[in-house]
Amino acid sequence: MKQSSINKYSLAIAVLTLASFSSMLPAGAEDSVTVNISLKDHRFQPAELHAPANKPIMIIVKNLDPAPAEFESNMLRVEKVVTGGGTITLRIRPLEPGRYRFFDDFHQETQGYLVVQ
Ligand SMILES: [Cu+2]
Repeated sequence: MKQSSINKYSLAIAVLTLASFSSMLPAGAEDSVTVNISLKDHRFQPAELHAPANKPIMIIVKNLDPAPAEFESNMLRVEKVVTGGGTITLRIRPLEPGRYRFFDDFHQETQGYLVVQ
């Protein structure tokens, strides 16, 4: 008797958990926008990225330099190392319109902007 009520309770939790995960999926997977940027000779190309407001953004960073870099932005709340010749993917939350600065934390003069409109 006690055992079965615990099982029902766990089942309810499991169903609720699944329901909340599946309701999260469409917003992240279907609506997200992907933008590409590369690093070459310690410069971002392009130096200005554009993305729509209020949608999750995926930034794919390709490092064409042999030296490692660290894509960082306080405004975007990201910080991630990309090895020489490597590629990283950054997931950014939906943003309000604005100009968001980012930089290479290993070479701080290397910077760019994400323009959200
Ligand atoms: Cu850093």
